[in-house]
Amino acid sequence: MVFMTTSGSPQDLPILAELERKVLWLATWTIHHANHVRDNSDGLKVGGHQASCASLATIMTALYFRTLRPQDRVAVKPHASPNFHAIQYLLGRQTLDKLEAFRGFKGAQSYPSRTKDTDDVDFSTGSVGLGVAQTLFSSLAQDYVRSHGWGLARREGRMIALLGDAELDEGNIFEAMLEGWKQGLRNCWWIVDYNRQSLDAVVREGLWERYQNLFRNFGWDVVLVKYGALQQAAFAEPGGEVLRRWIDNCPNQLYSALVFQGGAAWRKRLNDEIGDQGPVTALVERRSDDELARLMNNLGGHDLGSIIAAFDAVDHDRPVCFIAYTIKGYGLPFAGHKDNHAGLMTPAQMETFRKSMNIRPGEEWSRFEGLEHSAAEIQDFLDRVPFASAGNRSLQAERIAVPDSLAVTIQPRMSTQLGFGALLNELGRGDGPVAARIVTTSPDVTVSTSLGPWVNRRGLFARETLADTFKSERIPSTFNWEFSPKGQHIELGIAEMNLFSVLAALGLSHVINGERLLPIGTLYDPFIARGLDALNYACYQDARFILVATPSGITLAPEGGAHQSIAEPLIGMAQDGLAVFEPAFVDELAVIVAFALDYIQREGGAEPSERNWLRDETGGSVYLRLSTRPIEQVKRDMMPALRQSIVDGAYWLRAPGPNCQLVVAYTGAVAPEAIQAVGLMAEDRRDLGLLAITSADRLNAGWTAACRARERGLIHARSHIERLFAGLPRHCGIVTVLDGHPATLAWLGAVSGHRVRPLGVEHFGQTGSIDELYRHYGIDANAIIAAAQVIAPGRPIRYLGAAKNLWNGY
Ligand SMILES: Cc1ncc(C[n+]2csc(CCOP(=O)(O)OP(=O)(O)O)c2C)c(N)n1
Ligand SMILES: [Mg+2]
Repeated sequence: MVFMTTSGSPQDLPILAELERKVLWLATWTIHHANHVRDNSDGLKVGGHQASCASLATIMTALYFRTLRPQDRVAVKPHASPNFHAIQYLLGRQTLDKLEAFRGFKGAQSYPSRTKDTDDVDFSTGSVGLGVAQTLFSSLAQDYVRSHGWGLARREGRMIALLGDAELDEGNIFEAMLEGWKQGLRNCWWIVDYNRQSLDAVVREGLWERYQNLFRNFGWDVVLVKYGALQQAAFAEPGGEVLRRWIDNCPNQLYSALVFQGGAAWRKRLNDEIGDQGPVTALVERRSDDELARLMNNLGGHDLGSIIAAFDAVDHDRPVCFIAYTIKGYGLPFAGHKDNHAGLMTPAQMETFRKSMNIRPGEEWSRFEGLEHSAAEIQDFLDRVPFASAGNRSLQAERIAVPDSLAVTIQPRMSTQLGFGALLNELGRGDGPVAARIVTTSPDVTVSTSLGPWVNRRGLFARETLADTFKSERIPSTFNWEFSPKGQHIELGIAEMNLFSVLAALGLSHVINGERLLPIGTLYDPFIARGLDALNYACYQDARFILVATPSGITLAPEGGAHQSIAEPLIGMAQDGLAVFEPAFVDELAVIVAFALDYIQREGGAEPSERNWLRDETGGSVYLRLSTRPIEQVKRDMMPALRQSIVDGAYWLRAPGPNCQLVVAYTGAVAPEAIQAVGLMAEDRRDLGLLAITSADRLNAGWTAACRARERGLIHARSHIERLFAGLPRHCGIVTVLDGHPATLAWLGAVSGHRVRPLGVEHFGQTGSIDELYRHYGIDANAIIAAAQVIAPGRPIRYLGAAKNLWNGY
């Protein structure tokens, strides 16, 4: 165990101490202003968190005003956001307008946001645990970039997380730590705000010890910053050792309660429990109530000297966990109270606090108000702060030109999953810039998601070379499993949370490392749900990547219910920042992958295109929902118009005639059933249309945007689906079908007021053949025909019930 002392305290300590007070003042005032000063008439409390800010104010002062270098990156505990904004404000990197509008429309954000805040947030946080893991994976991403020889002119940065102690309850943190250990993590600091309080109450005893053991097991250094300078001095006094032992043994709840109660309560308790009428009693009696409270509150995390010494002592690149003892609400009236998470100082308490900070009424926002040093001295100090010495923190990288079409050999019968593997294999064969910047990753499903051929060509990534023993022992194997610093595949353990976290890190490389990567992650479709919050977080941060999910739906038939995805198409549709495609044919997939490789690099304006009403220039991430089902491929030339329609989301595989009675609209692996059903119904229903939907998500988004545009007066706005449906008679019915939840396509009826019968899967699956399962869940050709019979009345469709017999297809 390492206890840090104050030796080596910097001479800037007095100014830092003033800034610490200032950070605490500005953060609490920002929250107070949003709740009590600004108009807040809708009755919602704008949010407390004054206590959480106070808990981290000292550590953040030390970090931002002294320790951080421009190349370091930080994820700040979500509810310490006001501290961050206050620090940036003091450094002249945040505006007063934004602070005054904290938690208001377009104001500084409640939780630090890379995309919504304007003061250079490195990593967004909000969902606890995710920002923490993000720093670990960003460090790996930095290693990846530098190992490939890119960005070496820049200095290597540390990735730092400031985390609440209760954040360590989140399992994703431990998943990340295990992965970090496997990958040889470096340059990563986690600073635990060990205030022993979570949202609801005080946490269990002795957690620091479990944490310490865990971190050490995963190869981290652990630094305990427990006692402040006052406490260390007191321990050196006669009787001091007894006091130290008492502090060490004091239960968390009691310590918190005494912090809240203050000096007199401390005195009574200490005298009752360890008073000896000798040295300890004298130690206590030498201090006034206020001095005693200050001594007992003087934990390491509130002692600038101790914190700085702990940071300064690190002279290596091993990962370090600092466990800094703190008090939630330190310096505020509700310090230590277990209910203080959402606590807000009352206006009267704020008034007292203002006076104690020497701030005159009306000068609450003044940067140098109430400080003992002159404005010039403080400004001079701020001008020298290393963290702020290098301009804009968000970097940029050139876009990599992607060819319009990607080469792939299409077999007569092929699945989209195999097609994806073939596309990447083809890409991996070349040595162009696109292939060089692609980095693939997968949570232990590399081979089963068709990445094997690509990995064989490009190798696995590790900072140190590791031979494939099977190969050196000449044991035949399909896959070459050699690791090297130039490898382009990051093999992960099974944790899907880690997949999305690493994709977020790789997908932000252009802004963090100034070097663009084209990340592609593969996993099984149903297990998207396992990492969903991390996926959402990656998108919220505007990280750019391609997610390839395969196998999907009940189409993986014999593998059974626990692997069958139902909700994923809807998840993809609803996920902001992620465009979902579900192609049926490999030539469609080739078009989509080329588009995706370009789309993930775009960062243009947010205006929708007047062609498809999609905000394509802003770019985003892409999710490809693929299938393992081999299906017969259509042979055709990929003309520009078709290419565009595939990207926009749909095209007529069979165009409807003028008196069309029925449209079958399908997406993905059920294409053969839709094609067969339309073929069988052609004699009994007029002018049938067959709509191939490559992206329900993009069709839907374009339609919604076009509706909105029309409502704003742009009466000629037409989305892609509206143009496709333009010639359809009003009475025609639409049967939609996919291997996923039917709601995915049900909205098509609202586009032009057609009746829709949406077919899909609503219940957990089971094992069986594709035929059996499609029949059971009602997405086979018969089900389509039966639905058509009802929705588009007319003479009986004669092949109803016969589809299976006539079709010896797939
Ligand atoms: C995933 C997730 N679950 C729940 C919350 C709600 N929440 C916000 S802060 C918090 C407690 C955090 O405690 P700790 O990390 O110790 O920080 P402190 O409150 O001590 O500052 C909770 C449960 C959240 N933000 N994210
Ligand atoms: Mg806490």
